Amino acid sequence: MTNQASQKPAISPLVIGERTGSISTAEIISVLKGELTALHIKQAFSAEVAEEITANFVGSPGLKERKDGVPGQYVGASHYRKDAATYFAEAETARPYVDALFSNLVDPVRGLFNALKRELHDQGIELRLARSAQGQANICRALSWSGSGTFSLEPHDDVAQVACAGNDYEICAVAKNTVAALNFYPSMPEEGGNLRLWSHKPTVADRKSQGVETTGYPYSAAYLDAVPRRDFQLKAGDIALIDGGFVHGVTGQSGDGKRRVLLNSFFGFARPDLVLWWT
Ligand SMILES: O=C(O)CCC(=O)C(=O)O
Ligand SMILES: [Fe+2]
Repeated sequence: MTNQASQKPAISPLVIGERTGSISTAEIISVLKGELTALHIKQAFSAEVAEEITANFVGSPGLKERKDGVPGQYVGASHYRKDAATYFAEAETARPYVDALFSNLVDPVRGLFNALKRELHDQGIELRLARSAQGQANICRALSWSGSGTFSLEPHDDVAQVACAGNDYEICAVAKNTVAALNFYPSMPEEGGNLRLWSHKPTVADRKSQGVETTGYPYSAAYLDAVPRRDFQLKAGDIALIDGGFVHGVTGQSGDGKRRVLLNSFFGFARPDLVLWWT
């Protein structure tokens, strides 16, 4: 038996790629296969597109306050702590607002999705949006975190919420493989708002010991204290793609100035011949 005090986080090394330019499908597949923990692509999409998406987010009639215990605002739908029927119904309702974030732009998230779909198709693997009788997932959701203090988004993993999503979700099958978390950053504050990644991939036992078995959120500072970590200093126009099984969070940001806005999606192998994509 282990208890909270004795459960020491095991260290898993971080394999990181960082460069400027366009993201390649080969790099995305490396993250999907667990060969790369994180990939930071600087200046991956244009400043003009970034500014327009930000303006559309801020002025969106579909902008809402999160009411699920994670402080932030959003456009779109999150599967976190929702059953499949509720999530897919919300995704359908939110779709016009998600589409409107891109107005008449060429949507960079859709561009990445389509490129990956083509590449995987050539390898005999299907990529598609997760779905149910109630509808299908959107290509992304837009988020702005509003936690105050050390973190604007507390340390968490993205796998617990997938593993415990419930049998009515087809995404459950992805939890045993890499859950890739894709983030596009249309707007970043001058200071803070770093994506912080810890050298630790929690097991079910780790989550139980920390009381975050079904949510993966939040891990305490005490638990992560001795774990090595890496901060990504992001700028508007950057992409970060990470193995969402590793603990990550967002550092605090200064109150005034530009807000931090991201477009987020998750994807991973449900079967050797099927990759699902959801939010
Ligand atoms: O805002 C970020 O950089 C990370 C977002 C994230 O971890 C999430 O949405 O699960
Ligand atoms: Fe996350």
